[in-house]
Amino acid sequence: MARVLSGIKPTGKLTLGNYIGALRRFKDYQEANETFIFIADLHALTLPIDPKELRENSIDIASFYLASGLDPHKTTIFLQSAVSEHAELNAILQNYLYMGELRRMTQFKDKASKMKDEAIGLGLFAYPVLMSSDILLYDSDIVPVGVDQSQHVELTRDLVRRFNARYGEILKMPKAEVPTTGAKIMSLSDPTKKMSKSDPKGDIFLKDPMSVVKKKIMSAVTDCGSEVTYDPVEKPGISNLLTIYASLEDIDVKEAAKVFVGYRYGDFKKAVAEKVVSVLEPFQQSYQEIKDGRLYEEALKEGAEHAKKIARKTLTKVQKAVGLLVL
Ligand code: AQP
Repeated sequence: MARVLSGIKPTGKLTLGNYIGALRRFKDYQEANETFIFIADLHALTLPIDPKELRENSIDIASFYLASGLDPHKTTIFLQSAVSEHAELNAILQNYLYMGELRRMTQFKDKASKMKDEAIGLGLFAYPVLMSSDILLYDSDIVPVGVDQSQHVELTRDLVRRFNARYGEILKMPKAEVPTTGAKIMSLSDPTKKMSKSDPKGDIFLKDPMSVVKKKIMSAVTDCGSEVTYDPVEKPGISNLLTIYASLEDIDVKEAAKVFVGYRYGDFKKAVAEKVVSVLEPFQQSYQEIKDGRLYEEALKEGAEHAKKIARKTLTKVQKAVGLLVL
């Protein structure tokens, strides 16, 4: 049975990009694998965030996890901060990733380019070390992520090679699994930019009222011409909407394009909006029931207990390997 691990950081309101690239895929793993899905709340501290907002976002993500069909009896769902082994392994592994490597990470470059040097926290720079710790603590084989996170998984693989070459076969080699369609949903107002929760221009939020979802899709930026075809370079706006539709229909984007041959842009957008609403509306209702009933609390407590047992074993193995005295 393979181990699967993934998480989402509670930095803001979840977007349709988070849903398509990550969240909706998690439940597909839980039948045939040992699945660990966490809320990356320590990662959320890498950018300034209001404490109340962080707590609310964490509850939202837990509720969305359960609403997406994750079953706490099959999937271990937990808060990263509730399993202190993440921070402990981070303290060790930070010595095996190097400044030059971290500086080259696209996410760091993107985020840091929007900030003054004095305001960039060490945590933002060292983000991939903590992410490697998350992955390696559970001997994960598969890490389902959107395309933007695959560079961090590659770096984790470099770290495993380096660490194991020095200490023997201690860490398990993980692999990123990126969806063939929907690995990078773009902003509706600027389809050359990723839809991102910390840069919410052109986002569809999972909590948006349905009337707002429809409005956002109907006013999404489109391209010159009038044909609905998939061409991310010439027609990034239309291609993005086609990708959204294809992902939610579970079909290939080329197949989706065939559905809309002869459609005018306005009618095409209407069909995409209907598809998105048909998925988000029941999902949102279920999320609200789970949240109101605080059904996430028990799942998170039991999840953290189970996660801790497994994480402690790996941590002890690593501590011994590097020469720490474990009594
Ligand atoms: N636009 C997207 N399309 C497809 N997948 C996406 N993901 C994020 N945006 C898109 C995937 O969602 C998962 C959770 O991401 P995260 O919370 O760990 O942070 P992120 O990758 O940095 O996502 P955001 O929304 O852009 O967050 P901020 O703005 O806080 O940095 C990941 O698997 C990610 O690939």
